[in-house]
Amino acid sequence: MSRPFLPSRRAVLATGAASSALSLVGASAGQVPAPQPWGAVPTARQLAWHEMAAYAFVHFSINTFTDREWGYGDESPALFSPTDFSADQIAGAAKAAGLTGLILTAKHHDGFCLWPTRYTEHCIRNSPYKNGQGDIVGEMAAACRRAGLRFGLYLSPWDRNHAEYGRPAYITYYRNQLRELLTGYGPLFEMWFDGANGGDGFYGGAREKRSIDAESYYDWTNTWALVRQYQPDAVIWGNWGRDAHGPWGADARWVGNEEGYAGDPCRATVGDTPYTQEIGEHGVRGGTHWRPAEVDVSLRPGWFWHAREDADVKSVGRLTRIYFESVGRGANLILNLPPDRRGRIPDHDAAVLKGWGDVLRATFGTDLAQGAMVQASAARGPGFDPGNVLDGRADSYWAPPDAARAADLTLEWSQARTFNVVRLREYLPLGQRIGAFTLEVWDEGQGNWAELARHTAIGSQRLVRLPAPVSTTRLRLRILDADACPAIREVALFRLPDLVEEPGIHRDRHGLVALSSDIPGAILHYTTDGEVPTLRSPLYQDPFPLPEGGVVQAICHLPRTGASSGVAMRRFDVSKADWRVVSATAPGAEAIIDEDPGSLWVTGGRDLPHEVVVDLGAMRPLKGITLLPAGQRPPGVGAPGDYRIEVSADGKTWGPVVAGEFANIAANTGEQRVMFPEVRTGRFLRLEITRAAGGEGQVAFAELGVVTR
Ligand code: FUL
Repeated sequence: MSRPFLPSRRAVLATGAASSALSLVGASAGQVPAPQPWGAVPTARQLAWHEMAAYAFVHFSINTFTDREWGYGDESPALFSPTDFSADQIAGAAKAAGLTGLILTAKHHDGFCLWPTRYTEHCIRNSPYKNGQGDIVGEMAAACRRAGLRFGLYLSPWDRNHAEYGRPAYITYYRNQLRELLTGYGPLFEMWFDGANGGDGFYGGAREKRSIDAESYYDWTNTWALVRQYQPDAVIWGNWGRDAHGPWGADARWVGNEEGYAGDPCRATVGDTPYTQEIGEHGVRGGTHWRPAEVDVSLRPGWFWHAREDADVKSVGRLTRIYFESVGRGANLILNLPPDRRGRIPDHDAAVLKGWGDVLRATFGTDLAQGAMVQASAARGPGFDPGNVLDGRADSYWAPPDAARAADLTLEWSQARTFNVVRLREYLPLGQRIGAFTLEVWDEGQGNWAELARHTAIGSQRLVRLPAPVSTTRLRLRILDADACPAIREVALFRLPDLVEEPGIHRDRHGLVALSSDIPGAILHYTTDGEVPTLRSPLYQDPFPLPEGGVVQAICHLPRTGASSGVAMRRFDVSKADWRVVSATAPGAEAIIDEDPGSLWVTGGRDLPHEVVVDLGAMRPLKGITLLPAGQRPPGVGAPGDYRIEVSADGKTWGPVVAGEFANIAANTGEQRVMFPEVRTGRFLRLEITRAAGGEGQVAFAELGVVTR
C-alpha cells in the first residue's frame, strides 16, 4: 500500500476549536497526549473479534437426518450417518466466501454430541459414522486450521435428551462437556451459548415439560469461568449472565432477529437494563457495557439442511445486502452454512458462496482512497494526523483536539475517483464516540459541497452503499456530533460490482401476484410454467391472477448496465379469496388471512389456549398448514409455541388432532410448516395454540395458510 500524503501544518485548515490545536502542532512534536477513552471500551478479546467481521455457523447434527429444526431428544445416534463427510469441503466453502472463522454446533437442543464425549452415550460413538470412531468436532477444528479459519463452538445449554436436565446434576454434566470442548480442540475464538428453551423433551424417557429459570439455573458466572480459564481469548456469546454491573455478562449480544440485519444505528454498547429486541438491534448510545451485536442468519430458511429448501438458497445479491446491513452497521455477521446428508455444503450453496466471496474480494481488495491528500478542520498534532485514516493500520487514527465535538476531514485527489462504497471506522479502544456524520462531494459545476449520505453511528465499521457510483476529486467527512473528540481509524473507498437483486414476489388475498424491485430503471420478467425466466419470458407489467396457486419465478434486469439478477421463486397454494374467520378467542383474527405479513392477530389475555376456526370456502385436500410468525411482536407478547390442528367438512365434526411444537419460533420469523400424517379433506380448519413461546401467554402471528399441493 502506498504511503499516503501526510499533511503538513500547511494542509491543516484551522477553524474554530482548531486554532488551539494548531498551537500544539509542532510545538510539542511527539508529545501530544492521546485522547482519553470515552464511556465503555472493548476488551482485547472483543477488539480481536471485531476484526473478524464475518464468519460461518455450521448447523450439522441429528436434525440433518430427521428433517427437523429442533430434535426432541429421543433420536437414535444411529441416525447420524453422513455418507461423504468432508470437513475440508465445508471449511473451503466458508473460506471461498471470505469468512474468517467457523462455529460448529457440537451439541444442539436434542443433546446428540458430535464428539466422543466421556459423559454420555448419546453421541457419535454410537453412530455408524466411521464405525463409532468419528469425531466431527475434531475433524472440523483441524480443517479450519488448515484453511486458516478460526474455530468456535456452540454447546446448547438446553438438552432434551438428558435425564437430569432441570436438576443440579445436569449443570455438572454441562460443565464437564464444556471443559472437554475447551481443552480438546485447540484455540477457540467464540463460544455460543444459545438462549432457546422450549420446555418439553425426552429427558431420559420422562417425556415431560421441564421449566427452568435460565439465569439462576445455568449459573453463568461459574459456567463461564471455565471459558475464561481455558480459553481466555474466546468471546462469550449470549444474552444472559450477570456481571458486577448488571444483566450483561457475555462479551457479545444477539442482534434480536434471525433475518440478517442489524438496526441502524447498531451501537456496540448497552445499558444496565434487561435485553429487548430493540436493544439487540440498536444497542444504546453511551451505554455502560461494551456488548457488540452479532447478526446470525442462515444461507437457507432453516438452520439445518432440508431438501425442500434447496431452491431457497440466498443469492449473491441478498448476501451482499446482508453484509452491508450487518458488518456495514458495525455488527459481526455469522452466516450459517448447513451441510447436507453427505456431510458437505451442497454444490449450489457452495457456488453461491464462492460467487459472493468473489464480489467481496473484488470490492474490498482495492482501496480507491489511497493517494489522497487529507486535510482536517482541526488537528491534534503529531501522531494523530489526518493521513492516518489511509494507512491501513488498526492502531493509528486521526483525532482533533479534545474539545472538538464536530470536525471535518477532506480527502482530495489530483484525478477523480469513482466509487459507490465508503468505509469508515472509529478507533475502538477509545470507545464509540460518533453520534452523526455526513459525507459530501465537491460539486465542481455548482462550486459547493453536495451531501451524499447522512448517518448516525460509525463504530467498528460503517459501510455506506451509494445508489450509483460517484466520481469526484474531493470527499468530505463531516462529523456533526460526537460524545468526545472523534478518533477515526479509516476512510476507504470501494467500487462494488453491479449487482442486481432478485425481485420481490407477493400475492394478495384475492390471488393477484405482484412483482417488485426497488432498483430504479429495472425491468422484470417472469414465468408461471416452471421454466427458468430469461429476458425472453413475459415482461411484468401489472399484477396477474394466480388464485389456485403455482410457482412464480422472476428475474430483475437493469438495461442500463446489462446486468440481471438471479431467479426469485415463490410457490403459492390456493388463495385466501373465499376464506373467512368463523370464530376466534380474540377479535382481529382476520389479520391471519389477509396475506399482509405486517398485520398481526394478537390474542387477548394470557389464558391459553387461544383458538381460531377458519372456513376455507370449499372442500380442500389438506396436506398440512403453514404459519407465518410476526416480524415484530408487541412487548410481552409471545409467538405460538405448541399447536393442535383439526380439520372438518362441516365445521361441526372434527377429525383427528395433529399436535406439536413450532420449533425455534420465538427467535425466527421464517414460515413454519406442519405436515399432516395423511391428506385430510375438509373445509374448516381449527388451530389451537396451547403454549406460548416467549411472553406471558398472549401470542401474535401474521398469517395462517394451507398446503394442498
Ligand atoms: C436458536 C436455536 O433455537 C436455533 O435452532 C439455532 O441454533 C439458532 C442459531 O439459535 O436459538
